[in-house]
Amino acid sequence: MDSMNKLSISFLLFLLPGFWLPAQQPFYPAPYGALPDSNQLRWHEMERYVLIHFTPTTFENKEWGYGDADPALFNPVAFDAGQIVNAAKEGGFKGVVLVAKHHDGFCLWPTATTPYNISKSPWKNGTGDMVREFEQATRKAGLEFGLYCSAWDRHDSDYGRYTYVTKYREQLRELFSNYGPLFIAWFDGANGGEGYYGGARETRTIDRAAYYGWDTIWQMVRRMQPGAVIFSDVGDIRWVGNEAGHAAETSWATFTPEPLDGKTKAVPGEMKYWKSPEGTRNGKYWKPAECDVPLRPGWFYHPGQDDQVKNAVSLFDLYLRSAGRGAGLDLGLSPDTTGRLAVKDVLALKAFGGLLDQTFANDLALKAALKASNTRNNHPQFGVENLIDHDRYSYWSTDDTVTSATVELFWKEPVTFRLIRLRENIRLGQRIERIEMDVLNDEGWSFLTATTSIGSNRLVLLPAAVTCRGLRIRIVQSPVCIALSEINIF
Ligand code: FUL
Repeated sequence: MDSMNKLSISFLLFLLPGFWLPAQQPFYPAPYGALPDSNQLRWHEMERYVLIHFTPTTFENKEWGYGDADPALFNPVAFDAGQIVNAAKEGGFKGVVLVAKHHDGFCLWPTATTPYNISKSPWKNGTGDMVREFEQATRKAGLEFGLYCSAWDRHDSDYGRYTYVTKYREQLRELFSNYGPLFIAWFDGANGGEGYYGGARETRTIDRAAYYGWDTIWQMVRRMQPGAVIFSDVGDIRWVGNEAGHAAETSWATFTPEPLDGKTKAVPGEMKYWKSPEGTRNGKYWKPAECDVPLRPGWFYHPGQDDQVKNAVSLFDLYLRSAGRGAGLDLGLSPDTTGRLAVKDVLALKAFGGLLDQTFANDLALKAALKASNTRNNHPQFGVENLIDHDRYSYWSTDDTVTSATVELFWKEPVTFRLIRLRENIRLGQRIERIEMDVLNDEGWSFLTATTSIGSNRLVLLPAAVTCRGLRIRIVQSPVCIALSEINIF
């Protein structure tokens, strides 16, 4: 084609409608930053589960078994996995994570890797499998099952040598192949120190970065339990950095684990974990926080702590500061030496479950008329009605150029509320940085409150209930257009 022809074709194209208009924005908003995978999405939807500690350590009334307890001690005559699991279910928890082996090294299943296991205990004359009983009770209750097998083993004489690592991986292999699909593989960062170690009774330190070969272990989880998230300091789900049960007020689901100064890699038990409560804005990975906290002061049952069981109100407060900040709540439960949860614990869980049901029973947003300052492409697919359909993935969105916008809710009659729930469609990343809210009453609009880092779930509890005819949600800070999925008012 000669250059004259080229020129005339360009000229014709120029005349076509649309050619000279500014490029239209895509129909869907582009995702922003690191994104969750499908296992992490399911984990966000679960939001809360329990972690059960029950080993010979319970019978010794200790928190960390030394590794020398006689298996003969372990005889929970009234053990009832159903009683424990159903109490968790009554508390509104969606999953059960069982500590199949804690630091004391005692395996709750008849493993072939060590004689230090349930088969040497008097429970069921050594014929029982406690991991199986928990697994079956959990599935029967319709909850998800997960496992924690401590890497640190204070019983094993080989701990500190490579032979132990092989044994540990074999334990994981048994657990990952015999107890069905797990929603979480839970790994702890407490590694090495003083222990029994087959009678050596000494202190053994390990190279945290190299000893376990974590990368190989992560690959085992991916291969054998493809539906499980990995919990660890650096896992798919990060440890929140404290055992008090709360994420930071501003908490990002994205995170870039940072190595300690002078180290090259962040590994479990060796990283700047003090950065974990807040996460990293625009972090490299989607790694939301899990807040683990026991129902009692310790992870194991101690009769002396019977009057320190957290009540429903303090559990609800923990819920607000964990799940309410886009994190997960992992509540520690500890059966007593009979093999059941104490009555106080059961009652506290039931009351907490009741409080949750009662709190979230009546969403006032459903009765409001909604109005947005902008709707993406003016298309109903991105309309405000998506904000009240209780679907985490349908969403109200704005045009690409609109990164601050408002949604107003109006009620015919004044309503009274104290809790506001906001959710983003996190399939498109964590976008919104700050939201401010105003209420409407006879004097007009007045400032109510502000909140940050919305993400999968943001609960805003007001200091006192407010009564008003309208609520204005102002998204004031977002690097990209908005993809808000829910506004719920309780
Ligand atoms: C910690 C452990 O050292 C505690 O004993 C408990 O298992 C807790 C859940 O994790 O790191």
